[in-house]
Amino acid sequence: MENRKQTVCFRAVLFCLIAMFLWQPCKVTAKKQTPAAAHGRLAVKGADLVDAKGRKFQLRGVSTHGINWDVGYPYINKEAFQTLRDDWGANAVRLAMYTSEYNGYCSGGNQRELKNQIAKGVQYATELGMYVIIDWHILSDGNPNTHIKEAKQFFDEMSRTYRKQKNVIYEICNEPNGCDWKNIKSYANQIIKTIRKNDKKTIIVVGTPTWSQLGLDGTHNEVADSPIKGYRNIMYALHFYAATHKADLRNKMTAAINKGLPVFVTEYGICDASGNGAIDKKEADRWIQTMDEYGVSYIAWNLSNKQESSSIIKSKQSRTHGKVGVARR
Ligand code: IDC
Repeated sequence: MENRKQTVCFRAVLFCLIAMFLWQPCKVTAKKQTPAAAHGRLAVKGADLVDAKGRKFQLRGVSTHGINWDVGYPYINKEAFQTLRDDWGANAVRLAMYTSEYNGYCSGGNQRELKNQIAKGVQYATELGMYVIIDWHILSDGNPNTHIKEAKQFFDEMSRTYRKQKNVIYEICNEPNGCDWKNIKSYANQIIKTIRKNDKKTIIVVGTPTWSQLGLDGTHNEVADSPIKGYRNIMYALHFYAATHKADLRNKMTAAINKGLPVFVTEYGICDASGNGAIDKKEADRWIQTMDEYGVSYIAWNLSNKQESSSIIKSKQSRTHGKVGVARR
């Protein structure tokens, strides 16, 4: 009897040890797997963004304010990105580089330094296994063709540099305005061609008319009706600010998706379109619900401590550097 008890006991201990042994490595891998390691190279399938296994996949992340907005580029730092990943659940960051505002890339800014900051941003995101969007942030310069020469050079250089990386995405014109879809398409075709010479696969996001709102043309949707032809993995930007843009724009988004257009919300705010003003939580919830329902990816504006409602850090919070606590509040 005593012997039997001992055997049972021994077996139980052995079972536990084996279970622990098997469980441990799984736990370690699960903990270590970053978003990019788990999902690999992304692609577009119909209107959906999918991961390397062909499963529907959503990018959720945060955009920097313009990297050239603040002296010293404080928000390009690894600790801030890591906070976004670990505490906020973000799997992507967007590096917004104004072309015109704030001594932008095409208005007298230090191009070498700006590219240096992008290189750092991509490096940190890559080390953290996050996806990273390089955003050519046109705004007051309206028509992307205004700086097409600089854009071609820039994206040629970027796509040559990052041609082997699976986590880099290009957004080739933030918010075209004052020009039509035909103008934008002509620009996009040339930039896509430039990028595709170096990188056949990566996701490229094209801005759409009227500040990336798919144009203001009622129910008719010129972008969905006339998408860019001849290239794979192209997506189309839709931007909203919840206190300004409501059901009309949301319906426009879902109509475009239902027509087969791959839409990516590369920028949104939950305040008004000025980046300031009151926050509309109710409307923001409706947007998030719809985007989740359709599997649309979304990136929040903005990682900075500027005194405005769209910035995610309190303005009295330190703006320098990582360990001091950027993005922790
Ligand atoms: C805003 C910034 C603000 C800045 C302004 C002009 O939040 O601090 O002064 O740009 O440069 C966009 C643009 C984005 C805007 C944002 C809010 O892509 O650059 O940022 N917005 O106005 N489109 C719709 C809203």
